[in-house]
Amino acid sequence: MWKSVAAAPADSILGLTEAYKNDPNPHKVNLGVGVYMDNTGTTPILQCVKDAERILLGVEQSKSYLPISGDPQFGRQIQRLVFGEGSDIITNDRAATAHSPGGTGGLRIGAELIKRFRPEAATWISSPTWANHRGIFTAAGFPIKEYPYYDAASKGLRFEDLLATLNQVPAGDVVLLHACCHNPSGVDPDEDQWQKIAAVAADRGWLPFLDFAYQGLGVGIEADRTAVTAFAATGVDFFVASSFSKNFGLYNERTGAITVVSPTAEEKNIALSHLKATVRVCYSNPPAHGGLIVKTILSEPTLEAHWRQELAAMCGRIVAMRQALVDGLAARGVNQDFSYIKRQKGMFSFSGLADETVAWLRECKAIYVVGGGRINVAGLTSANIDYVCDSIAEALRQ
Ligand code: PLP
Ligand code: TYF
Repeated sequence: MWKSVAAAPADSILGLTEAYKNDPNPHKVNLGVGVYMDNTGTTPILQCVKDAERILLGVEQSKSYLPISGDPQFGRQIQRLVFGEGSDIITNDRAATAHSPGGTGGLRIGAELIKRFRPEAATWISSPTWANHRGIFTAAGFPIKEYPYYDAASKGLRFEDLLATLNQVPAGDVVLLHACCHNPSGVDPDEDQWQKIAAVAADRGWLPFLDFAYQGLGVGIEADRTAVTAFAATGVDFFVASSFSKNFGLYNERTGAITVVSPTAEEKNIALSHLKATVRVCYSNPPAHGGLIVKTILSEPTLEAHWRQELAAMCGRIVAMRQALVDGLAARGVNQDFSYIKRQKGMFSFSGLADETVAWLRECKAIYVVGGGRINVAGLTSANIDYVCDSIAEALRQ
C-alpha cells in the first residue's frame, strides 16, 4: 500500500523537541514547543488537578459513556469561564458547548460542522499563525486565505491592513482569530481594536471563529476574554474553541471544548443538534477524564480559587521572565530595543532573532528556538536566564 507513497513531513516543532532531548550539552535550553514549564524547567501537574483527581477516584461509579457533548455540568462551567458570569449569552441560553479532545478537537469539530452548512466558504487565517490552523481547516475541506496580522518592522499589529482585509471578506466565510496570546507572535489586538473587528464581522456577515487556547495566560482569566466579549456584544453567530491543555496543564488528557453561539435560544437548539451529529461521526463522545477534572475544579469554589491562584502564578512567571530577558539583554550592552518582548502576551514571543541567529544558538549554545524566532518564554528559568542572555548578546555582537 505504501511503497510508492512519499512520507508525510514531520511536525517541525515536535522535531525540535526530539533534537533537544538527544542533545548531550548540559547547558541546553528548550525554548521550542509550547508547553508551560515552571522555574525548575518541569511541566508540573497542578495541585488543584491532583485534588480533583482524588475526589473523582472516590466518587466515580462507572466508566460508561458520557453524553455526546460531554457532561452537561462541564458545558455550563465552560460557558461561565469563557463568557463570564451573568453574560447575556448564558442568561438567554444562546450557546451550545461540547467537550472536545483538546483545543485541536474543538477546532476540527467546529470546522466540520461549518463545512456541512457553508460548503462554499473559505477560511481566513492570520499571517502568520499556528501551523495546525491551516492543516485542520484544509482537512475539513476549506480553501485557506490569509489576512495580514504581524508587522515585523514595528513588532506590532498591522491593524489597518487587517481591518481593510476583513472588510473585504465575503459574507459566510470563516475568519479564525486567536482570542488572546497569539501563537506565534504574542501580539494581540487591544480592546478598542477587538471592538472594531467585531463590528466589521457584524457588518460584513463573516463568521468569527475564536481559538481560545490560552485563557488566563495573557493577563488573567477576565482580561483575556476581551475578544469574546466584543463578539458577544454584537449578537452575531460565532464559534469558540477552548483548550485546557495549558491553563489546566492537562496536555495529555486531551481536554477542550467547542462552543457555538447563536443569536437566539431556538437557533442554539438547532446548532446543538448538528454539533452532536458532527461529534457522533468523528469520535462518538469525548474521553471523560480531563473534562471531569475541569468540571470538578470549576464546580467547587475552593478548588476553583486554588486553580485561579496556580494559573495566576504561571502567568506571573511568564511576565517576570519577559522582563528578565529584556533587562538581561540591556545589561549586557545589547543596544537593539527588545522592549516589545514585554508588550507581548502569553507563552510565545516573536523574539526578532534572525534565522542565522536561531541556527547559531542551536548549534553553538544548544538553545532551541523555533525557526522564525518564536521563543517559548516559559522555557526560561532563573537557572538558565543568564546563559540565554549571554548567548543572545554574543550572537548579536558577531
Ligand atoms: N490553538 C493554538 C493557537 C495552540 O497554540 C494550540 C496548542 O498549542 C492549540 C490550539 C491546541 O491545543 P490542544 O493541545 O488543546 O489541542
Ligand atoms: O508549540 C506549539 O505551537 C504547538 C504545540 O499535539 C503542540 O505546536 C504540540 C503538539 C500538539 C499540539 C500542540
